[in-house]
Amino acid sequence: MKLLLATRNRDKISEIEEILCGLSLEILTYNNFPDLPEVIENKDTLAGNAEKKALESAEFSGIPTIADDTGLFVEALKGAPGVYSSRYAGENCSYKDNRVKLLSEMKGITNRKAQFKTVVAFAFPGKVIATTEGIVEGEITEQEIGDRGFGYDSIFRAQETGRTYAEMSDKEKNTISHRARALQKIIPKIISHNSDKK
Ligand code: ITT
Repeated sequence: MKLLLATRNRDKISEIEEILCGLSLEILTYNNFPDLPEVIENKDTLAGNAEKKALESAEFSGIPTIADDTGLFVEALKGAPGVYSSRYAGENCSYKDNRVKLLSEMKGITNRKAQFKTVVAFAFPGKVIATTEGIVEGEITEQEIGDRGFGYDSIFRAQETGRTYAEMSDKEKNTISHRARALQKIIPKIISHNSDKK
């Protein structure tokens, strides 16, 4: 079965491909559909954006699609950067700009609790089939630690390992991460659609 990943973000593509490998899927991405109109992520929830992205992309491509939307929710900042995690430091900012801004907002704050959350939506043209969520509890470090990963990885320490995502191997992050948890829950829906088709 062909499955479209509704993203151009290379870091996300490689994580998702690794998590879904072994499922006999032919994985396509936005790079295979250069004319696909940009999906405007204008909802105020991760689920709203993931479902919109999956549905519009499935309709355009004609292919079953999964879309993920992810946010880092920091308790002391009332949930910021949250749904706006990609452009926290402004339009066209880099991953580094976002980390610098978050560390600076957190300066002197002792409550460093945070949650990484991913919502994954699976859609066919015209219909969202399933939406799942993965959450990892943790905290924002005082400075960057580790040099792997992307985005906020070097400043998010997962509670269950006591290390930042940027200190973990790809395999370890893909075993415990927010994205892996959401994808593991949606895999049965993809498999059952795949077997319906046979
Ligand atoms: P799309 O094109 O797929 O929407 P995006 O970069 O906008 O890609 P998201 O909205 O899902 O990605 O995620 C928002 C931001 O959160 C993203 O730009 C990263 O800075 C950060 N992020 C997402 N997943 C992450 C992860 O696993 N580890 C660290 N940071 C992550």
